Amino acid sequence: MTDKKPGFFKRLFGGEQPVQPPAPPEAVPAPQPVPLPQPVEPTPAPEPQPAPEEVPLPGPPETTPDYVEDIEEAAAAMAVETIPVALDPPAVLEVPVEAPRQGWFARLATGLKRSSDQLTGSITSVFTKRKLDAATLDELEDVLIQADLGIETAMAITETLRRDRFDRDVSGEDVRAVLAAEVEKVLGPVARPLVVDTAQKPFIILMIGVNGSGKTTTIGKLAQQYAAEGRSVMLAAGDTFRAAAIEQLQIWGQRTNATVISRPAGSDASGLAFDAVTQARAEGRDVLIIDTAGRLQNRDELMNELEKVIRVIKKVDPSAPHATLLTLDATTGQNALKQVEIFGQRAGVTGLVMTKLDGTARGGILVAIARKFGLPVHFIGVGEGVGDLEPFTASDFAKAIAGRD
Ligand SMILES: Nc1nc2c(ncn2[C@@H]2O[C@H](COP(=O)(O)OP(=O)(O)OP(=O)(O)O)[C@@H](O)[C@H]2O)c(=O)[nH]1
Ligand SMILES: [Mg+2]
Repeated sequence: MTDKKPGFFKRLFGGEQPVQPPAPPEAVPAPQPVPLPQPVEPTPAPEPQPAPEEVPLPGPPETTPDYVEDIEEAAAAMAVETIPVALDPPAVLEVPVEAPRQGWFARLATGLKRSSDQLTGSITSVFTKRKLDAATLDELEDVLIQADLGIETAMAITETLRRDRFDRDVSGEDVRAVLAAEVEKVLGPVARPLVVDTAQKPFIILMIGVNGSGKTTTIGKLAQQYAAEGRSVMLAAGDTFRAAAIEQLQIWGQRTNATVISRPAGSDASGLAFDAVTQARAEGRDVLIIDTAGRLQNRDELMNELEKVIRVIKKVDPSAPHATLLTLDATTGQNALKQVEIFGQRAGVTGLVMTKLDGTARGGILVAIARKFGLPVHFIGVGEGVGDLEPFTASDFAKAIAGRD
């Protein structure tokens, strides 16, 4: 079995520690090593309040009747990622200690290790024996499809091998090289930065996605980046369903020196969005980022509510939102395709952020999404900390998932 060697990245990135394996199930955030001095972080305590377990009102929680095949898996993934939270907000919020920082590519590579181990391990076992024949290619195609890369990409890879290497000796490394090249080819066109149009004051970003996908955390990370660039940032606590969600954003506001507009829990989300856009305009803010409640894409009434939020924003600024970002949890698997499709139809998604690529990643799905929708992928989340959001680059992702050094 081919293995990705943290040692390589350690050498490459100068003696940093490999990321720990994914947190154990149902754990309170795993105790982290005492942090080393933070190299670049201006903000010492970047962790948000742990993810609440509760489900947004109204209606039943994380069930996806339309996509039953993914449910158990998604639930299992969420169970691993979700951290219990006290019902009453504690006076002092617990902030997990940040792990020693590591080069982000090392974290990406370590995060994708599960995906790449499974993939490259299977590739190696397929290619132990013989010259490349039709049966081997079929086996390889199955392996690639199981890795969520999508049928088209799987076929493109096997076709390349069939064309160039049929009836010749082929090693696992040869196959990984073809895999990396194909993945990079698919992802290259979608790896596009989020450009803040300074002509828009404010530049309005709407953050949407299913429950627990990383919206609020990503907002905090973005607020930090924009503040560091000298922009004045306002955040809108548009998840008005839950008091804890409002508080979570307020904490991010404090950490990043961003003003947070909020209303009491239970208020109308579109009204809050209207107020936020109006106020951000009046104050001449550079960037306004609007949080929303998590919602499953097949919950029609919740999607209606999201459409209403967007309509109301447009009443103040017809060109807004200037970016509608869908956050996708990398552990979700195939259901992410449905999320992109339905959120795209209902809310006009302009770009994607894939979170949790540092953990139990099923990162191959990003390739399938890129091929099917061609939407820009702006950022990837490689940790819970404020600095753990990186612009997406196709070549790094391709190398990491193909387990190539
Ligand atoms: N490991 C890791 N955890 C992340 C990342 N992004 C977010 N998280 C964690 O995922 C959990 C959910 O994040 P939130 O930002 O609260 O997600 P959300 O989409 O706002 O959730 P709801 O508001 O409940 O829909 C939190 O524990 C975050 O710390 C990431 O890139 N890596
Ligand atoms: Mg949230």
